[in-house]
Amino acid sequence: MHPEQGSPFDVIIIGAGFAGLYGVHQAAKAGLNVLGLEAGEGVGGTWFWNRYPGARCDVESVDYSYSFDEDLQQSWAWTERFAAQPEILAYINHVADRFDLRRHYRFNQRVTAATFDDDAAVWTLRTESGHEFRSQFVVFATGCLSAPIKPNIPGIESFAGEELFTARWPEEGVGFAGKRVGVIGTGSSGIQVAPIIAREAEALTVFQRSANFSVPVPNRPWTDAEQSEIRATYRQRRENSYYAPAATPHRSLQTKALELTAEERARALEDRWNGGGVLFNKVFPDQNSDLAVNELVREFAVAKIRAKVDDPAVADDLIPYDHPIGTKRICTDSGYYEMFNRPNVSLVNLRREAIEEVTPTGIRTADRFIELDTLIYATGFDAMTGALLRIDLHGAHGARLGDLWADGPVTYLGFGIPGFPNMFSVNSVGTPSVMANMVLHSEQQLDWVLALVEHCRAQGIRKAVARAEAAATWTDHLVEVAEGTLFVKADSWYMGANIEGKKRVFMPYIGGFDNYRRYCDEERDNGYPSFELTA
Ligand code: N01
Repeated sequence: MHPEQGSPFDVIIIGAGFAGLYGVHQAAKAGLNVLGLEAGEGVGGTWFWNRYPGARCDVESVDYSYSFDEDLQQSWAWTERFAAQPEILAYINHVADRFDLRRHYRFNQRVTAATFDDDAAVWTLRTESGHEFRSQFVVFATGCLSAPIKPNIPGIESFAGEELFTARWPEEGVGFAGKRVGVIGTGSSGIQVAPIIAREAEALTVFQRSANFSVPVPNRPWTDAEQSEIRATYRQRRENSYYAPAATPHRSLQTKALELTAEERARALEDRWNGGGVLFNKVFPDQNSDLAVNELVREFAVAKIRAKVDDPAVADDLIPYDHPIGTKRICTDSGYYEMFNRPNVSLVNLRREAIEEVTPTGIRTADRFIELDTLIYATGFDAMTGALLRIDLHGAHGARLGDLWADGPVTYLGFGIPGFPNMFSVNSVGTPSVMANMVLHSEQQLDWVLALVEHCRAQGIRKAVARAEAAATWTDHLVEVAEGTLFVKADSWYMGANIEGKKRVFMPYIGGFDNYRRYCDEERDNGYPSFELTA
């Protein structure tokens, strides 16, 4: 039967990233009539789109992988400590093949509208290509960093050279030899891509509006002995992650920074700096809540930057002064700061020298004109809410999500949105998501949602919708927890501050994956008291 006709699906899952694929697998395994819809032409989500050279995960490969299938986890051998994009994408493709998941998917189907029919309790989804799909339940596994933004710079459309986006990198790759390249944006993507381009390009100009902290990634191949050890203890490693603050086996020290001696603090900082990845943000338990402790961590990182960059004036431009360290996502790099010692690389500090316009041949700043053959935008995303709000989403009685969220997003545990029955959002606003290991987080999210779907089917429930009071309480709780931290001090994408006009509110749950998971367990074990369930 053609999917557009006939009875509605039991569940449609939008997205073929880590979350969507796992959801489709579990739903099919549970005997549900499931359809996956994906905007891209293949699986991989974030790792499908962000194929820029240098893209690498900042969570160790053996943690940033599925745990649901012991054979899979025992048979896949990650080659490096921190996997690069091609290996992660190969892994996701392997999973899709191994569990025969592609047959459930329709690719090249970007969902542009979704409407709930309250009488029939059925969602109708429309895609860019004009197809319609109907389902009782719908799960948006559309990613938190999947709605890229193009900056609003005068003349931007006039550029006649090559224009590239880190978040939409061409599959066939790009050569830079002999080219004058500009990179706008110095977040994780810009910081990863720039050193690779610097090696090849004739000239590279980095346009920096805000400096960021970056920790070098101490990447290396896993040794055979490590591989064997990981295989032998994988179950335990996962057990140590399922109820851990960041869904990995790693934790911060238990002792507050100022209760340690200066030597102990210095050793802890050096260890975590050398350990790499995002763990530098979790050296001390109080570094993200106590400004004095944060300052200690910051000073350590600043000294590292100064030691790497030959020109002290350039080093000074590369040091962030506008946010406590870690309150914007700490980046991970391979030779980013050192790159500025190369004769073919220059830094433009846009705080001193703003971009006035893009012209067909380059960028004019307040001080000069820089000729460019290639212009790369590493300018970020409308994070966490962007993917959902770009869809014309109408819940019960025509309620528009854009209206409901006009004053900031409101969810219950991230999953449920009042007025939007049988619709679940995963890995999104209201969840730890971007603060945790996204793969285990995805498993938890989809397990929870599918358990609720199963509950509804077993109990003859046609509609499940989060109660408004529960969502208001959860949303207040998110704010309260965030306000106990330094995170609210930064103009970060966590706060929606990178999007003009977006409500400034800390969007993820910062109280830890462990605590979040316990809230979710409790809701499920108590029979979903925060959902209105209609037979
Ligand atoms: O995006 P970003 P990203 N003119 O928003 C600048 C994850 N990730 O793609 O800060 C000039 O961080 C903007 O400046 P400002 C990770 O969670 C992970 O790099 O707004 N500049 C900023 O410098 C990460 O945090 C990995 O002042 C403009 C940059 O563009 C998240 O994705 C790798 C501008 C955007 O940085 C997002 O990272 C990659 C303008 N008009 C991504 N507009 C790893 O796993 C924006 N900018 C390691």
